[in-house]
Amino acid sequence: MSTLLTLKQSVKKKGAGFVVLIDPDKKNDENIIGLVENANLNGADAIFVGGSIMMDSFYNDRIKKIKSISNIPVILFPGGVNQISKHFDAILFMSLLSGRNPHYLIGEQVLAAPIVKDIGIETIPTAYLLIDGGSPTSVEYISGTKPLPSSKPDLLVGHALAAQFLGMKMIYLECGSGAKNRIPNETLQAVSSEIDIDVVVGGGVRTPEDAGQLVNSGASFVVIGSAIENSKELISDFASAIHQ
Ligand code: 1GP
Repeated sequence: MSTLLTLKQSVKKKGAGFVVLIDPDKKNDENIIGLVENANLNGADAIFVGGSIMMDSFYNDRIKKIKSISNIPVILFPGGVNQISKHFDAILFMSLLSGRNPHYLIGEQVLAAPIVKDIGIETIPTAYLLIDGGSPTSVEYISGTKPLPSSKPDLLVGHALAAQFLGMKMIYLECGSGAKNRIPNETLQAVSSEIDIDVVVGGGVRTPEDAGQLVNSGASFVVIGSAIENSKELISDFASAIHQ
């Protein structure tokens, strides 16, 4: 079964999917095994692996480690073409649709496509919309793009509908890792009620209560990174809140 179908079945069975985000950087070396084991044990539906910048050269070793102990899909949430690896079950083949930088709209994808084909990895076409979460994000700096204001739901709906009509399978509404504010419930509700494809929400989701509210507002998947990096025991609470 494809990874996309596995993800969709989790949503069908449990109401929404819980995704654990692992930043495979040096700073998380100590944490990686514990995070994957906790994700396995506590009902997470998938692991996304990705980050805007890597501070050493051991990225591939960490990916291999994650894949060797995970019993749920391990999916690349790419910060760039240099993060592609054969160890993933699938890659979110993303376009930074909220931005107007051609390199992140189509340039990276052109560089990535032949490698992805050669490896034979499953692609999940995903529109990535960066939304203002009240603090500057690494994505903003690296991509040279401005986030969409969360107070302008019509603008978000326009982008989300364009993504759907372009054939994307998922829309990732991203406030950025460690964002001050997560996406507001009413903004998410405005987008999710207008589109038919799955909405992935992440960035600044700190508590299981918040995650539950996002599911009630239309998120098909909630991605949690920072909140569980140092509090792995929270994984089971997030799982219960998301799997309503
Ligand atoms: C970032 O959406 C993810 O790409 C997760 O963000 O680290 O704030 O949970 P947090």
